[in-house]
Amino acid sequence: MVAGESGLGKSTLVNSLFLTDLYKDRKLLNAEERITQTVEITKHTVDIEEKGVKLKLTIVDTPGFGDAVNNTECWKSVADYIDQQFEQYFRDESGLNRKNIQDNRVHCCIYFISPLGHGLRPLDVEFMKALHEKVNIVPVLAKADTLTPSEVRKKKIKIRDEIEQFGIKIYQFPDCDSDEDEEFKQQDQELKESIPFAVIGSNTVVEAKGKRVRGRLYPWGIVEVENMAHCDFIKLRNMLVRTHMQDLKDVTRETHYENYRAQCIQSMTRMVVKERNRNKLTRESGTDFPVPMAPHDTETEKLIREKDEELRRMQEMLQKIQEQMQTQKEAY
Ligand SMILES: Nc1nc2c(ncn2[C@@H]2O[C@H](COP(=O)(O)OP(=O)(O)OP(=O)(O)O)[C@@H](O)[C@H]2O)c(=O)[nH]1
Ligand SMILES: [Mg+2]
Repeated sequence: MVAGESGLGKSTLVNSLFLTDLYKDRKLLNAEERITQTVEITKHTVDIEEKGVKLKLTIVDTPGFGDAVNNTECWKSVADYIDQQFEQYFRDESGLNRKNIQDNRVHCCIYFISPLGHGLRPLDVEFMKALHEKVNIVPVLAKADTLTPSEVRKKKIKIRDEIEQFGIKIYQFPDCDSDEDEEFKQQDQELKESIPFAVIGSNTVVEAKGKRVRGRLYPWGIVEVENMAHCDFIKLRNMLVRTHMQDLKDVTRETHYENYRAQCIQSMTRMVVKERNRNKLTRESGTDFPVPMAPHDTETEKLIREKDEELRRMQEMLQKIQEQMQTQKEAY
């Protein structure tokens, strides 16, 4: 998933990152094919192949915030989207067809930070804090071609310090094993120090030194998206689809989804207990006759029936989960 302020190049970057094959039959992209402003959360599915392994990747593009008069709770729709995917997974997992669940949980959120500010803006802090318990956040410094190399270096340090200072929990790269070779350790350290990745996006192909590359053409030269000396695009892509994809999924499953699931079970248990107590009270009211109920209008009765039905479903789900937990315990 990509998120952040409007106009920072989110849609352009996801195109540069994964949608390359959409354009493979075209020779040169023209200006008309430029990306327009994103107005709603959109999902694209792409097939990618890494080291001979084919996988289906879902990319979620979100509308940027910041240009509305009131930007409070601008993270709400993104947070709701993430929760909805968890909810769907939770329902599927407790259902009959548990073996063939399609996993649409968001495993990573690339958060765009403006290159124009002096570090993080208050909205960045608010947004990331609203999401950091739900999803793996990978911060990126957008439009890095607008900064000089030394500005990039300084901004990265400032942003890393502020992330720490404001208590934002971004995705932590796992520590590498102590028995890894020196070169690997060096690369791992470099990756950690690249945060926030400085990125450049482009959906046009330009000619640089006789080669056709994805880049941005300026009167003073060409910026190449896939050139390590120009930005961290390659590092980001490798990290996402090669080196850390499995870890991102593991953290989602073990931490973020587990938190969601625990909260869900807790609130379901509370509701069930409340309902049981209510039923008990009605039964203990001392009469063999049905307790006289206040006359309801049909609307209220309908609502009560719906609530009862929901409760019944929850009780069923809860029972299944308890059974599952029991079997797991026995397996240990
Ligand atoms: N200089 C520079 N411009 C970029 C870069 N990436 C995108 N742009 C330009 O920035 C403008 C906005 O890009 P979008 O990709 O639409 O931005 P967005 O973040 O998706 O915006 P919303 O959909 O409004 O959230 C376009 O004119 C892009 O060509 C970049 O890396 N560097
Ligand atoms: Mg967009």
